[in-house]
Amino acid sequence: MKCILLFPAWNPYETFSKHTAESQVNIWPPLGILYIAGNLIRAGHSVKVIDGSFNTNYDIIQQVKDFRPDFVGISSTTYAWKSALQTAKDIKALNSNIHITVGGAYAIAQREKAFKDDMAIYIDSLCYTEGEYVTLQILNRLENKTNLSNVLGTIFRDEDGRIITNPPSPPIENLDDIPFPPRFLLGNLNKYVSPPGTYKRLPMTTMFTSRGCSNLCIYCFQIYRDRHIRYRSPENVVSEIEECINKYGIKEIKFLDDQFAGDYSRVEKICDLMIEKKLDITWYASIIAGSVDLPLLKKMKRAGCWAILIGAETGVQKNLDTIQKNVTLQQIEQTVKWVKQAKIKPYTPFMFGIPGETYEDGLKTIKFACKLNPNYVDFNALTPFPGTTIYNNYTKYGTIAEDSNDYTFQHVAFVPYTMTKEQIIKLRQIAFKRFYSRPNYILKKLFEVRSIYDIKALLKGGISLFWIWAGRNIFDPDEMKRKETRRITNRRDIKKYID
Ligand code: B12
Ligand code: SF4
Repeated sequence: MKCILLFPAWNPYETFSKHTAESQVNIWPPLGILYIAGNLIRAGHSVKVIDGSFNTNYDIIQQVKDFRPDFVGISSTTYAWKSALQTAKDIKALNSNIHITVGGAYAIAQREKAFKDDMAIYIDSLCYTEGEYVTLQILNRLENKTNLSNVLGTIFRDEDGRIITNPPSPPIENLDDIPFPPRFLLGNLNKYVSPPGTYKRLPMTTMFTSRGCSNLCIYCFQIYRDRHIRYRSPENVVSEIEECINKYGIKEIKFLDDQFAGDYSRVEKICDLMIEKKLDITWYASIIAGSVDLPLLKKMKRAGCWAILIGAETGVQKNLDTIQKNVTLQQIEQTVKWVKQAKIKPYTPFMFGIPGETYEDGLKTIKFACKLNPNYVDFNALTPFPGTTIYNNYTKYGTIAEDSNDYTFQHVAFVPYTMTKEQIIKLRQIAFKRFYSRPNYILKKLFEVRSIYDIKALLKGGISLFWIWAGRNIFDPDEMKRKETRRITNRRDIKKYID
């Protein structure tokens, strides 16, 4: 069958303050739909992938029109949901026989609620689980002209228009069996970049070596809420790295696993293989404090690792406990210390707006961040996505936003009873200003300049800092919202594309 898999149109800069976006925006490949595409191609289907980071809705509809698919799969986060429904509506206006399935974070978290949305009448089915095998089964049913009854992990409308929810499908245990993401479907990979300072070399790509997390922090979205991590074998991971180098000319990889070092000996084995094969790759990974030690970090460094993200979140132990991070401040400090000793650059994101957190706690977090002195920090607003403990029981913790467009880490989607929205915005501004204005930090950055990328990072960081110092309320979510509204009203009329 002819299939299109797409990520809805958006502008990656629109969720950030225009004054700091240049040093914050990641534009990364849509791995979720790529994984599904790989599985469909293996089964003999013809597949096109459209990434809405580089296409307006108008462009997307034009490409759907040209390709004439039988099936369109749309991926959606909470933030992208409205845009996803608009795209579904426009595709149906083009050809109502195209079967449209939605999947991704929002569909998984909201299930029937999402499928009962007013605009969801333009969607034929919803997948609330991993999509690789489910999509294949949907296509089989379409080929056989039967409905989706008993296709596990899906919701659909039967012939009488009744909404039928099938039982869940189990997580995919053998991740090695899924084909590597067919990155060639994305065209030129040079368009995928991270902010300057967060990569060493280009072109770069992203990769997952596992799925899941052993924690269940009360604000974090997880596909399966079972604290179970599924791992790919070291051989399978290294084989994908080799494909990236040899087939796509990739020089740097961001391992996006929630918990790259969840299995100590597997990381050792991956590094051993990378060192043994002398792979010319630099990389970055995300770990939980306490899951590594100095010998492992040194091995990671030898294998090409140059930066590590450690979710620090807060400088107050009581608040770490509230979010159920399962780490202590001492573990965070020790891990950052070891990372530095291994000559790897630590990156520690923080957040404001934890239930029970006060403004004074927020100031302590800023102090803690400066004391840790990592290479790079981020200060976000705690965002409890649908399906998470906070979202499901929000009245116990504070107030939440109703507009799905507020579910980014920059808008303030949640305000705990112990803080105000204005305080969260103010803390973000103070935090960025204090951390990045420290003379020692600036001097260190100047001495670290080795490449054109470092100079770019310094310049863009300097511009962001200028605006923060200029005293503007640059993290005002209403300003970001105005940008989104402009995007939506600028949507071009698609009527001319309808046959
Ligand atoms: C890489 C990434 C990005 C990249 C690329 C996004 C993309 N195009 O895929 C960038 C940097 C652009 C990005 C942006 C944002 N992101 Co992001 N991102 C991720 C990250 C780290 C990995 C996504 C991924 O590749 N996962 C691996 C694949 C295998 O899993 P998957 O994408 O979920 O796909 C599987 C299933 O969901 C399902 N599926 C997915 N799509 C479809 C479609 C169909 C038809 C079917 C049947 C099934 C299906 O099958 C897939 C294969 O099993 C996740 C965290 C995570 N661990 O997943 C956050 C995550 C998805 N992002 C999130 C957020 C909040 C954002 C931003 C709002 C941040 C911001 N800028 O302010 C934006 C929103 C962008 C938008 N328009 O929606 C949240 C979403 C939470 C939610 N419930 O909505 C997540 C879950 C992080 C988190 N835990 O908080 N993100
Ligand atoms: S925030 Fe990090 S540690 Fe917590 S559940 Fe999510 S991925 Fe795991």
